[in-house]
Order: sequence, then structure tokens, then C-alpha cells
Amino acid sequence: MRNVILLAILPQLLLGIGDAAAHAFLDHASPRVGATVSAAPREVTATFTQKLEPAFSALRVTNAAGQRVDTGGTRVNGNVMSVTLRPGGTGTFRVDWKVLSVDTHTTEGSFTFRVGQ
Ligand SMILES: [Cu+2]
Repeated sequence: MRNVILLAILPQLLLGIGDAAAHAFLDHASPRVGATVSAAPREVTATFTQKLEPAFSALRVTNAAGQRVDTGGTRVNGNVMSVTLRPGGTGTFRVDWKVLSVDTHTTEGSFTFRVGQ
């Protein structure tokens, strides 16, 4: 009986893994994930593993105090998203991303980078 249940579940597990691998996830970013940069960047760019739907994909950048420092209006070009930052500021910045990939799956996540010495 136990083996029967396992056999029934296994294909779903395999499908689930294959599906997850096809979603859009963050591949790399500028500034780099976890990096420390000497000067505040003018924009944040994030590259994903899949093409994005512009209408439902956005970046949001906040400073250490939790204040929003991006100017809004995330730009999407293929699998790359970018947003302009207000000038100035040091410390740890947090980038929250939420994307809808062309396979209609939504994924989200966040990373930080540091401005300063
Ligand atoms: Cu997907």
C-alpha cells in the first residue's frame, strides 16, 4: 500500500520540480546581490531567468529606514528589469522584486546591497 502511494506521488514531485525550474527567478543584479558599492547607484537592474510580463513585474527599493528610494516606473525589457533611484543615501538598501513570467507564473523575492565604505 505504501509503495502504491509513493508511486502516485512521485510523478507529481517530478513535475513540480520541473515546473519550478521554468519560473522566472533572479539570475543576477546590478549592484550585485549582497555587494557593497562606494557610491549610490543611479539605478538598480535585475536580470531574470525568463522573459517578463511588463505590466505585472516591478522592482521596489527601500533604504535602511524603510523609505522608498526608487522613482517608480519599473522598466522591463525581455528578461531585464530596471528602476531609477533618487540620488544619495548610504547604508543597506533592500530590493524587492515581483515578476510575472511569460509562462504566467508569479515569483517574488528580495536582496540587499550596501552603499558606503
Ligand atoms: Cu513557471
